[in-house]
Amino acid sequence: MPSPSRTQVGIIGAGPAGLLLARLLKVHGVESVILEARSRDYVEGRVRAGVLEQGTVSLLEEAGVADRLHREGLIHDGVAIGHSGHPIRIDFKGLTGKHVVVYGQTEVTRDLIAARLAGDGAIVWEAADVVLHGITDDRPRLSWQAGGEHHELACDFIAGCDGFHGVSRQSIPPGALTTYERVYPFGWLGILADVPPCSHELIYARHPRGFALASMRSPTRSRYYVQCAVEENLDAWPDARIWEELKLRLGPAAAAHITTGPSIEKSVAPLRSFVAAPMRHGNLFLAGDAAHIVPPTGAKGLNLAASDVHYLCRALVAFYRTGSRDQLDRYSDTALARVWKAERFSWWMTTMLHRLHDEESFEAQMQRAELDYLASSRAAQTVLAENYVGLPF
Ligand code: FAS
Ligand code: PHB
Repeated sequence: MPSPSRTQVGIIGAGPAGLLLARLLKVHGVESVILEARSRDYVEGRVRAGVLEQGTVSLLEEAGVADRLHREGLIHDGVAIGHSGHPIRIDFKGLTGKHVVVYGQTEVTRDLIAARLAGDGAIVWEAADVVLHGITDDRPRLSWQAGGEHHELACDFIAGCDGFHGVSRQSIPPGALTTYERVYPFGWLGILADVPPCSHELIYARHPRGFALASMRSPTRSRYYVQCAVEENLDAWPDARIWEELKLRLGPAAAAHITTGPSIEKSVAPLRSFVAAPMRHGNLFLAGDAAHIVPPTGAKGLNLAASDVHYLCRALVAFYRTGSRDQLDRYSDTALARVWKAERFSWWMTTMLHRLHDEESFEAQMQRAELDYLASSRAAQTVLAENYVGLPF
């Protein structure tokens, strides 16, 4: 099928941000084309986030792609967090009246791709060497290589949804952006295994050997993480070592319920906090990881991509319906106001739960005090709960 040469919104990236933006624009009558560097199989095979805020679920409902999510997603009214073996339960429902839904980003991506391919418009897979042209004049366009040919797409706006390593943010002149970054001196080693979860809710554990997280994808599929070195060698972590480390760090009560089994996915992710501001340059608008990164401790990455998309879609639809650029002009400030609050929460959760220095350091004492205060204060638990379930859009 020949690649389109003209559309209203050119979207770079077929991750959650790009796919959800394309779908919501279509629902509101705005056409788009998605350019994706990877293959469909690669994109659908990525294992990443697992927790959806209710606001994200509502957006997926608005996009008409929430049926399987409602059938298969797991509603979680709380989470366990604390010193290894002595977690407390944060009662989301009792403290905020809200819950979160456990449903893998992999599944969200598959649902959005299925909707797109059912007639919404083009996804150009394996689009190589995407270049942004004319982003500060009134005729932006995209070019790329595919099938050994050069292609071009004229559009009114470009949405940079191409993640942290994408081309969009790199296409903005350095002097036009301010970046803020904190790189953490550790990473997460994650495994996926077709074994039942050790608990019906997530467990975040601080342990002198390092942080551990027990999560899940379904009643028969578990997702676990252990804090590791940034440049961890996966070969040094056979499954048996991971299971033993998880049992140690999660504590004896959780360990007694851990079912071990072969990992079906194993990977190391670096942790960083990052924001690029403003999230706009001319007719280029950044959304999701292209503009910001959070450490996954607060389960915010995917959910921030969703709120960016909510604001950007609303602004684009307003332009096409009324000609007003007012919401487009306010997009970056509106999105960043929510981004920074999620950056704070993710940084706070990360610095509270991970082994940072030796256990007799001032920082380690601060971590203990944070967790002890959390255990003793309804107010502290409410603060954690309202950030975890998601602040208002
Ligand atoms: P994405 O990175 O998902 O998607 C960007 C897309 O753009 C990709 O498909 C990419 O192939 C494409 N692209 C890149 N460059 C391009 C180019 N030049 N041309 C065309 N296409 C291009 N969040 C959590 O909440 N919990 C987690 O546990 C968690 N784990 C993570 C693990 C890893 C390894 C990573 C990288 C991220 C993780 N995240 C997690 C964060 C993650 O969920 C992101 O927040 C989410 O994927 C953001 O979605 P997008 O903004 O769409 O970016
Ligand atoms: C996950 O299930 O992948 C997950 C859950 C909670 C987090 C991070 C990752 O904070």
